[in-house]
Amino acid sequence: MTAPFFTIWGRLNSHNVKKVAWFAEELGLKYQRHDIGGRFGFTDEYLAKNPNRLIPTIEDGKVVLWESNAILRYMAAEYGGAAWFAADPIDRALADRWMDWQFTYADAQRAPFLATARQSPDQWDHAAIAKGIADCAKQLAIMDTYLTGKPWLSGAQFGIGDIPMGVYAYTWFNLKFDAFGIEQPEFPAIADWYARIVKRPGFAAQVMIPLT
Ligand SMILES: N[C@@H](CCC(=O)N[C@@H](CS)C(=O)NCC(=O)O)C(=O)O
Repeated sequence: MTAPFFTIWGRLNSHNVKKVAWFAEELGLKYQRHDIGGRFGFTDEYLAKNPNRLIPTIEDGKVVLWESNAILRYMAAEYGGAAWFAADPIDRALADRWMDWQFTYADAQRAPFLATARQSPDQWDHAAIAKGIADCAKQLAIMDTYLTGKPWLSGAQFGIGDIPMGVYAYTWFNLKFDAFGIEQPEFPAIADWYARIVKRPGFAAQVMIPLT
């Protein structure tokens, strides 16, 4: 398959693919996304682009790139301009750290996510689910404190610093707390931030899909 202008490789039920597809919409990029990974499997052609056997990968005729947050930074720098990628090193770093922080958060959310999206109740490991939710809550408390009195993780404007945790927040707000028998911990500043995120059309289109 020949690459069109901007190609995203990866199934959309992946958190890491959602980040890139959402940001492509924010940028108004013309892109094509191809399902690969998970139940779609991998092709030799794909593995030649990304030998990690992971998604996403992008290509735009200039570069073939994997690692979702590196892709977001590249897209911001190459296609976004100053609005997306603060010139000041401190402003940039303060937003940027939330992108890498998300990977630790993702580990905590893994068991409750899998139980919600990919397991039947008889497969649930209740101890792992409860620990995962408690670990998420510890981290979300830090993010909630940071967001208190601030509109965005990226600073005064929405930016790529908000994208990784935006994707994981959608999953958080859609975990099966009731079925797990666990009260959902509340984070008011995160709830306000998330209410602003869901108004973004690219988020609604590329992130707010049933968890599978
Ligand atoms: N650090 C990598 C992680 C990539 C990753 O773990 N992707 C998962 C989906 S979210 C994957 O490829 N799983 C295997 C598969 O889909 O077959 C990134 O951010 O791109």
